[in-house]
Amino acid sequence: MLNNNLKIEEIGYAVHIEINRPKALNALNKAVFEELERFFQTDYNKYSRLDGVVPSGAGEKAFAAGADIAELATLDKKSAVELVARGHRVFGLIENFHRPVVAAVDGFALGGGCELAMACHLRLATPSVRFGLPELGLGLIPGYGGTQRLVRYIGRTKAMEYILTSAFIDASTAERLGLVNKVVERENLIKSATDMISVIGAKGPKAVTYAIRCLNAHVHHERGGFEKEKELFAELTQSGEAREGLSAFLEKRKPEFWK
Ligand code: CO8
Repeated sequence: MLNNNLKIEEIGYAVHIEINRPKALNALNKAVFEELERFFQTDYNKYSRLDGVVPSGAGEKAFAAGADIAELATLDKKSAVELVARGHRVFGLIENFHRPVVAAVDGFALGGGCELAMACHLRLATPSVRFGLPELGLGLIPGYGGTQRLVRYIGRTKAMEYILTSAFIDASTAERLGLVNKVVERENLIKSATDMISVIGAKGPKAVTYAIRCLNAHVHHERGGFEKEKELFAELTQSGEAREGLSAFLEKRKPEFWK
């Protein structure tokens, strides 16, 4: 299928997905959501080995400046409900993807753009990044999970402040608050993200998937997360993967999980 709004390239075993609407600061319109959904639902299957995914935004100004405001302006109640439901579905696919998704964020990451970055497992950002949930200034609230995920990353006090004031969050503040994992220079951004994915790619692939599932279970249902961890840990001890990992350690060699 043709992707008109996403540029997709392989970098080693990582896949770099660039939102490619720079003239609209990569605003997330219906077509972008359709293409994201198709990738995270089916298209990723065509890669025989996929260590992880790196979403970014084209151009030097924005990761994504939000949902496409032109589209929002035309919504009736029914289509607004459908749009919100689809956004939640797509960001849920990303959050629960079985391989790590590392957002490479440069410039504005506002509204839906900030919410997309927060749905990813990890976030790298440049010194010029500006995160923000400015929807209240449009007479809206963050609708793609922002009211839920921001509080999870930075705590209720600061999330309340940033959502209610719509203040932007700069790179050093985002790093200090735990919204981003690391700040890196723009010229190193994509490489740093794919390097991170390579590090994760050397681990047991099923263990990586299960760790993501446990961490997600932990944040969604704190008690359930512990139960899930026990259950999946026990299951993994019986797998060929764990046998290979344990043997490799004892034999002082690198495990070969992908053979
Ligand atoms: N949607 C559509 N077009 C946009 C968007 C957007 N979110 N942001 C920027 N653009 C367009 C501008 O209209 C402009 O187009 P043109 O050149 O044709 O006039 C072009 O991108 C460049 O933008 P600016 O000229 O404004 O660039 P500046 O450098 O002056 O300003 C800003 C950059 C500060 C980022 C400014 O563009 C801005 O404030 N953008 C909007 C940010 C915003 O409010 N984002 C939140 C959107 S709402 C949202 O995300 C809701 C999510 C939940 C949805 C639920 C669904 C029902």
